Amino acid sequence: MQEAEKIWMNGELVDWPDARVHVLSHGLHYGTTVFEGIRAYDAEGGTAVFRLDDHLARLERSAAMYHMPVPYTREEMRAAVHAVLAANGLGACYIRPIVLRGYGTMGLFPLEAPVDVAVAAWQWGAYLGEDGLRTGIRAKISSWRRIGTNTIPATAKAGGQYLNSILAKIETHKAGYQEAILLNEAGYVADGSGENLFIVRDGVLITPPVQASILEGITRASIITLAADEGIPVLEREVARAELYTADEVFITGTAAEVCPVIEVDDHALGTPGPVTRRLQNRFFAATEGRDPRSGEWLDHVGAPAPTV
Ligand code: PPE
Repeated sequence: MQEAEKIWMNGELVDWPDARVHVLSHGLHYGTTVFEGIRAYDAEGGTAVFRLDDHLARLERSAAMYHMPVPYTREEMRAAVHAVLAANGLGACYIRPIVLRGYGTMGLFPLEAPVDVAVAAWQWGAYLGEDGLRTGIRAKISSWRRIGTNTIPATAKAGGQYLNSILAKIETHKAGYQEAILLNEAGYVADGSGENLFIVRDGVLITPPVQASILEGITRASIITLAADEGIPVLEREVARAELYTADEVFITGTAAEVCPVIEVDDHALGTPGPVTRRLQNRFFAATEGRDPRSGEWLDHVGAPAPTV
């Protein structure tokens, strides 16, 4: 990874190598961490964080799921993100806030373990490669099922749940594909290992609903809004595996992966990235770069007051 200079940890900026936790931290043993992935972009008017308030709200909801009190307010967390970007002189970058159960107690009852909070940021280019964004990626359905809503809630972005994504990612990577798609316990499409998924059929945009064991992605929500702006009908409904093979278009969305076309699923070729994918991808990047009517409500310029919606 590309290191930066400073990381915000428990209220202060520390040097990158000094942002450490104890090896017996609860979160390390049991996955009791919640985190966010956020991007800042080089936007018109300077560096801007995309939907920061929405990410921080999700972080609070994820923490609440595990009865983890976040010892900082929304405004303090926002200030921490701004401080990290300023201290590191970062423009476009990836931002990783994490709230974790720290060192002090062992065993499965976590509520007496201290809660630590950190915010790091570093340069992270296209998650699935610049080529991936441009020409699309090849995906494979993993034999691992997505965690069920009554196993681990997929809507909370908790560290432990990523073991599920990691099994799927390793399997499909070893099989020669760039991304894994996971089906849920009912056998319907859930998400990619780190992305939500959309298909296009006859001009209609379709994406699995919250109850399909998906992470409620902020990029997904942005695409649904942008599609509505564009007059593209959107359906949130269960997606059958076979629909992926015959869809007009498939793409995946996530903070890290952004809006990435999928051109092949399980060796079924879907053709080059389609017109709906391109249109929404262009609007998404226009929004992140401050060139879209949605930019005003979605961009939090570093050093500026919080955007009002
Ligand atoms: N589903 C999963 C399972 C997921 O991990 C992500 C984000 C999404 C959907 C999309 O959510 P959003 O970023 O709010 O649009 N995955 C994060 C972690 C990636 C990583 O490798 O770490 C991300 O994109 O930051």
